[in-house]
Amino acid sequence: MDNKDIYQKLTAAVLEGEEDSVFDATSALLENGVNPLEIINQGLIGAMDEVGQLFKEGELFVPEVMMAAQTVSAAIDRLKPLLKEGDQPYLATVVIGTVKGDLHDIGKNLVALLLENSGFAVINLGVDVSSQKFIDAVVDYNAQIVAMSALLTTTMLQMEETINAFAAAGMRDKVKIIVGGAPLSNEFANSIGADGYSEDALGAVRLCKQLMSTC
Ligand code: B1M
Repeated sequence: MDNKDIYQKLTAAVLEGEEDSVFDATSALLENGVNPLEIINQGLIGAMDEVGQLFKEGELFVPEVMMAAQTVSAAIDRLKPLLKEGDQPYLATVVIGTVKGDLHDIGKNLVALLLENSGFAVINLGVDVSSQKFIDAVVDYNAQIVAMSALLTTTMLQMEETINAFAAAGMRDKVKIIVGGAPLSNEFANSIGADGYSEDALGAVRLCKQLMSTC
C-alpha cells in the first residue's frame, strides 16, 4: 500500500477513535521509511485538524473528539522513543503548561516532547494551570523558561494575566516567557509582553535555544 493510502487509513482510524488501526497505520508508515516526526505532523496532527473541522461543522461531538484526541496521544506516546536523538547536553529548564481554563494538551505535550529531546529539562504542569502554579514551579525547579499553551480565544487572554503575575512577584526579568497555540499570533504575543511566540513545536525548540543563547 502506498503512503497516501496509509495516511488516509490513519485519518479514518483517528476519526473513529480506533487505536489499534492507528497503530497499524503508523507501523506501516514506519516500515515504508517515513520519519516519525513526519508521521506526527502530517498524519496525526493532520487528522486532528480534520476532527476540528468536522466538530465545527457539527458532524462530530465532544465525546468523539475526546476519543480521537486520546488515540492521537497514544500514537504519539508510541512514537516517542523513536524521536530520541541520543543524549543531548543540558540546555535549560522549561516549565510548560496549558493555561487556566483550557484543557487542550496534545500540542503542548508535543512541544514538551521535542524540548526534552533537544536537551531541555521539562517540567510539564499539565492543563488548566493557574498563574500561581507557574510561578511556584519556576521557583521550585529554578527554571529559566516558562512555556504557555492555549487553544481557545477565551483562554489565550489568561496568558497576559500570568505574565503580569510574574511581574507582580518581581520575577519577570528572571524568566523568559514563550507562548503558543492555534489562535495566537506574533502580534498577540508582543502585545502581552511575551519574549517569544512559535506557531509549532519545532519552532518552540528553536525559540528556546535562541532565548538561552542571548542570556
Ligand atoms: Co476543543 N476546540 N474544545 N477539544 N478542540 C478546538 C481548539 C476548536 C478550534 C474546535 C473548533 O471549533 N473547530 C475550538 C476553539 C474555538 C476557539 O476558541 N476559537 C474548540 C472548542 C470550542 C472546545 C470546547 C469549548 C468545546 C465544548 O465543550 N463545547 C471545549 C473547551 C474545553 C476547555 O478547554 N475548557 C473543547 C474540548 C476539547 C476536547 C477536550 C474534547 C479535546 C481536547 C483533548 C486534549 O487535548 N486532550 C478537543 C480537541 C481535540 C480540539 C481540536 C479538534 C484539536 C486540538 C488538537 O489537539 N490539535 C481543536 C480543533 C483544531 O485545532 N483543529 C479544538 C492537534 C495539536 C497537535 O495541535 O494543539 O494546535 P495544537 O498544537 C500545535 C500548535 O498550536 C503549536 O504546536 C502544535 C503543533 O506543532 N502549539 C504551541 C501549541 N501549544 C504551543 C505552545 C508553544 C508553541 C507552540 O510554546 C509554548
